[in-house]
Amino acid sequence: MNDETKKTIYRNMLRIRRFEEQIFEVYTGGLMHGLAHLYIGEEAVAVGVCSALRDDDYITSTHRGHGHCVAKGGNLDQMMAEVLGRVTGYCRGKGGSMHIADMSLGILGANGIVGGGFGIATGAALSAKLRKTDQVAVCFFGDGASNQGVFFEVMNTASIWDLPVVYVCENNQYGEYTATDSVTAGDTIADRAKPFGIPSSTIDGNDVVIVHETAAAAVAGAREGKGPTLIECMTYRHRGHHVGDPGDGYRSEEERQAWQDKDPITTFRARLVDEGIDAEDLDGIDAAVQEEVADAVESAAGAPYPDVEEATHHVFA
Ligand SMILES: Cc1ncc(C[n+]2csc(CCOP(=O)(O)OP(=O)(O)O)c2C)c(N)n1
Ligand SMILES: [Mg+2]
Repeated sequence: MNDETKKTIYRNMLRIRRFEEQIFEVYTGGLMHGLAHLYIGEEAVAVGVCSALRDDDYITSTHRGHGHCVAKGGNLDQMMAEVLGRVTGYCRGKGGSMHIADMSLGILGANGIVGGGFGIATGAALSAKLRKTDQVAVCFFGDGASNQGVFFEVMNTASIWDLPVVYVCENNQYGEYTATDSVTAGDTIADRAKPFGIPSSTIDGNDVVIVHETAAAAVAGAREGKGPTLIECMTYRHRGHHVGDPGDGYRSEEERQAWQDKDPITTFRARLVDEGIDAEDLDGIDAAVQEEVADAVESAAGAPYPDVEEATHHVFA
């Protein structure tokens, strides 16, 4: 990785972090209706993977989806406006946090249905294969989603048809307030790919370089026609399951602190400084990102809500 790439990766992780911090602010400030699921602590997964993708590749996201959307190039102004229910948002303010999509960037949508992205990503990969476009689809999903039956169905289909899809499990050790270990059979989620003949690995999901390299190899293989891969990224959400959950009670202070110490952004920053990148440059990136996110909040908060007349427009069911 050259210095420019390292700085871009650093910047994109920070864009997610600062965006999410502002989501918490707008929620506690009463500007946001409903809830949102914060990605803070998991940024290395989205950025490591999406930095290995082309603009025309596809991703499917989850209920914890802002990070994936930002990493794939989503527009912060439109994202924040959507979260605040404003007409300038991605869905004209009628979808909210869990319905952000941008087809022009291959972002096939966040999803309130746990495991809802499996079929969409696998279908997108089939479509790319049939159209011979050499596009790749990435499916982000959680450890909890790995217990949904459709996960096993798509691995079967993707394997027999050698589909260009990469399944990226964000194993943040919990599904809501339940420890993954207590509800998930087997040693690893990566092992679940083995019976289907799909190559898989379990990696440090807080190390953005390892995530990037592992994803780049999987994406290159998929593009060359070698079929699907499963990558299990071990990570942790620093905050609660959603903005209304303090995140303690079911997780020990020691455990939370241990993962804070492995924060993907501070560890990457320390590494960049060690490798000779000027700390002031990195501070400058952070300042610019904070401004960008503050602007997104300001423009969203100043935008109108959609007209009542359009409540039933764009509604398909
Ligand atoms: C099909 C379905 N079942 C249950 C829920 C309620 N629910 C929302 S998030 C969640 C936990 C998901 O855990 P995981 O896949 O590990 O993702 P994480 O929240 O940890 O990122 C559950 C059970 C849902 N949204 N959809
Ligand atoms: Mg989880």
